[in-house]
Amino acid sequence: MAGTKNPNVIKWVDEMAALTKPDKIVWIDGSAEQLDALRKEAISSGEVTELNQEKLPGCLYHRTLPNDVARVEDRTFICSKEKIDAGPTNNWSDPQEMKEKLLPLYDGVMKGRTMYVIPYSMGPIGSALAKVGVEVTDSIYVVLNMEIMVRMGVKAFENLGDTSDDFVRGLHSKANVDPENRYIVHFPEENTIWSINSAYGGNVLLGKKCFALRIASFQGKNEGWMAEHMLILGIEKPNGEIKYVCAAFPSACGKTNLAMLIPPEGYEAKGYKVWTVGDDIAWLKPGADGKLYAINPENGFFGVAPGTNVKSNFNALESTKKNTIFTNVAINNDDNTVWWEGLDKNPPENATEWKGAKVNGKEYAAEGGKLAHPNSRFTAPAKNCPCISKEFDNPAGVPISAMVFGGRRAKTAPLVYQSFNWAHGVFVGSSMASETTAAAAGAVGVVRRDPMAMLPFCGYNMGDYWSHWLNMGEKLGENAPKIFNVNWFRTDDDGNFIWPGFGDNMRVLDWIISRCDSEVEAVETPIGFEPKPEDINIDGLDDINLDVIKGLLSVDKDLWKEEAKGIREFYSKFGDKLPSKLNDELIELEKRLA
Ligand code: GTP
Ligand code: SPV
Ligand code: MN
Repeated sequence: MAGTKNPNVIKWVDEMAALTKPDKIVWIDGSAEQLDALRKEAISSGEVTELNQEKLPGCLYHRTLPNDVARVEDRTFICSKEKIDAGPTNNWSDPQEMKEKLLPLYDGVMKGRTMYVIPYSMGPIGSALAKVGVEVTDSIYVVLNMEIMVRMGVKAFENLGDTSDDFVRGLHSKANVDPENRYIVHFPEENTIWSINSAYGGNVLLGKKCFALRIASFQGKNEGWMAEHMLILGIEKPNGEIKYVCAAFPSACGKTNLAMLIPPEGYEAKGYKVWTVGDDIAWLKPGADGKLYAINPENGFFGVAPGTNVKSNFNALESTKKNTIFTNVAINNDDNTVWWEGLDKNPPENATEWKGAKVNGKEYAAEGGKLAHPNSRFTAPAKNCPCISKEFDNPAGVPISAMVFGGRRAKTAPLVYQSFNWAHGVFVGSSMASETTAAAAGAVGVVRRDPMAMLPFCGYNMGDYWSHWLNMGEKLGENAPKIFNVNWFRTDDDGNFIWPGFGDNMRVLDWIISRCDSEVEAVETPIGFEPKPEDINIDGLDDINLDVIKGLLSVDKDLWKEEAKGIREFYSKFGDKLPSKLNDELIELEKRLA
């Protein structure tokens, strides 16, 4: 029943079964019949509940334990043979020691349970950029999510063939969801991921952050490509030409929103459209023509629910109307539908909050309670998205004109600036900082360095990762995408966001693609090229005038001198691994600020 003759896969699955001792092994073939049966089983066991099938056909609801609602960065490990290869930003443990610690936890952990064997492809079947993974898990919830998030089933083995050993081995058990024994562990040199004692998102859907970023970033370094925490979107200009842009923002900082944005009226009237290729992860590789091409290795969206509404992200909301799994949102018991903060201004009276308590939602919300967890999520098929790109399944990917970095910065970073060149762009990405969010366990709102939005996701030494970025730029030469930085999150003295954001971010993308086509001039500042304030189109914006734009673009030299100090301190952690070019860039920045 394996669906493959590949002896490497069969041998590894046998080993995992011998270790975890499940009562039963089910190979996931990806057929509708098998999935239907699994859905029914999960519904009858209570692992998921069925939502209103008229209003939300095919949609399911799931609640995780309150101790298991986000990625756990302090329990995530990169177990390379040498500590230096994990670098100063990752937790490291010797691979052998880690295995000795975890093997007893896995021993017999699936007794009384079924082991599901999930073959999957990250990237379109048949794409030269795609890679195969196999995840074994004791969670039907994982199977049902993977079905949406990746290309799952026997078809994935087409990419692997009958003899190759090049697949990522993912072992997951929810065990008893014990936070004290929760581990998310990567063995990059062995193409292997071990996850135990969690049943939440990025900890257990092993194709996503564990494979497509941590393992894949390491593979990309060795094989000449890049795995990045980036959305991919296409901007169709009135003449029909489509420009593709990638953007890296830390978790819960606006990738899904930007990827699906609806341009403001004025732009729509002119004929601009935005197409979504990906909302979280990009794999990038130079093509035969020397340009950088990107695929989205995923097949669905695992998006933040709170804040998603008709106005902020119509396309995301539409994507969740069918065949979607909702995790840790609130239930409206009147009609068995879902609700979250920011969906509308009407919390349901007859509600069940995310931990499962029945509450009067209006009163609960009025008292400041959160009906949905701030990191509650929807898992929605990409093909549901009204603005999904026609290139979504293109095995060759799309050519990238611009790469954008960004984060949540209340004061320092301006609305947008462009790097002077590729190396300076790598410096800008490497020195990014952002306020932490609910996407990971721990304090929220604390500014931390998050290079390329990859701090929690780089599977090797971040210094080597920067060298790889610099090398890619040299390889791409004139074809290298232009690099920009944006900040939608500057606040006024009362802490309110100044820039309207969301669809209006199109106004900034407009400047970015105009720069790529050398259609607009820029002003040189100490930190990079900025727009002339009048070049940011503010037609149709009520609260924003030229002075507000000037404020959003202002560069406070004192704050930036502090910033440079912070970067220097951060860089000092990397010792010899810090590329000298980045140190040179920092020195140049300090000079320009002096
Ligand atoms: P991950 O899935 O965790 O990687 O997050 P993401 O980067 O895709 O973030 P997402 O688009 O889901 O946005 C996260 C939060 O930021 C939501 O609550 C949004 O409402 C908010 N947000 C997104 N874009 C903007 C914006 O342009 N301005 C403001 N003020 N908030 C935004
Ligand atoms: C993120 O945290 O960046 C996510 C959600 O996209 S998770 O899959 O949990 O990593
Ligand atoms: Mn993400």
